[in-house]
Amino acid sequence: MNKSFFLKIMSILITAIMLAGCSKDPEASKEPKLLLGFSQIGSESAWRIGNTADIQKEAENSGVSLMLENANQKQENQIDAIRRFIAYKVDVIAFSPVVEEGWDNVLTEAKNAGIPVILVDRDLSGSAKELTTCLIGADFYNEGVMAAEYLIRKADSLGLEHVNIAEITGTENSTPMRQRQAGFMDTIANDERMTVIESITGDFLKSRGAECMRSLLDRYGDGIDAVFSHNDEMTLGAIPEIEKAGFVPGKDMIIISIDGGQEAIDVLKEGKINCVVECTPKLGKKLMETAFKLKSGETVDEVIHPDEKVFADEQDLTGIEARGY
Ligand code: GYE
Repeated sequence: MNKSFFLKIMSILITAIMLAGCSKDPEASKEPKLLLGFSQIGSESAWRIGNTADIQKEAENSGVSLMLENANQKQENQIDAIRRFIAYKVDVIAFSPVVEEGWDNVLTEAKNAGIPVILVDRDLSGSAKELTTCLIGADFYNEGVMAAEYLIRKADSLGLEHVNIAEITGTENSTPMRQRQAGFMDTIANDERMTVIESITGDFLKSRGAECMRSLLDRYGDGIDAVFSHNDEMTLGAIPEIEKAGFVPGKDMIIISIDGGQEAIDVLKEGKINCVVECTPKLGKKLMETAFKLKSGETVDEVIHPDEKVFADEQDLTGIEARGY
């Protein structure tokens, strides 16, 4: 073998060995850094679907292996899912409680298994809260305040002397239902023009929003000056009913919604909704960061609220960016 041929072979071999050393073991890189069990409430709204998608995306981005279970709106399904996460020995459990009460037993089981629990989106009431580490979710009370403040400004600008409000609320005993109502009621309490003629529960569903609106229109007709609906889906269900009854939503009735999904923003731009209070479903990034901190034994903030704004007919609405949900 001549010398230059020998050197060439050697250099190829050395490069091959170096490259082999650099390339990672594919199995090792696939190893998840954290196993997270997440029990989602259901798929009742664009908000909820956007929230699930965001959590999936952020889990993937941060190397978290996600066990995701959809409870189809039933608390017992969420309890079963949490029990499965415990049996599976996940590192961290997260869930969005459909209602605030009834979690003591299953959360005690998680605590006894030494698995930290994060509340996402919705809160708990009573002593069960002490069995969880933190809450990552919106300030629903403030959303109710912002909705009422808009209505007061609107009544001022129209010079209204009296405002009869129909309230379509979200799922009974859920945090957003309780807090949005409380923030709204507290804020209108000092304005004697404002009267809530009825609060009716629409369970955050479009079909129920339509039903509620039909029954409100049957009973009060043009006695309704404003509709305060706790989410976009119910608002989008109510609007066609208002039109069928011969009224112009956004003009004959002031329409206020919460969430800020794309469809509602489009209807706001058309003028059929007057105000949408934002509630962002994009909680996934904070959830992953918090789960990692808990796994490594760090302390975490007890409450993490995202920033939220108001979109309303008093503003220039042309520049609103695509909402992504
Ligand atoms: O407003 C509604 C959803 O808990 C913030 O639940 C969430 C609410 C949201 O289905 O659309």
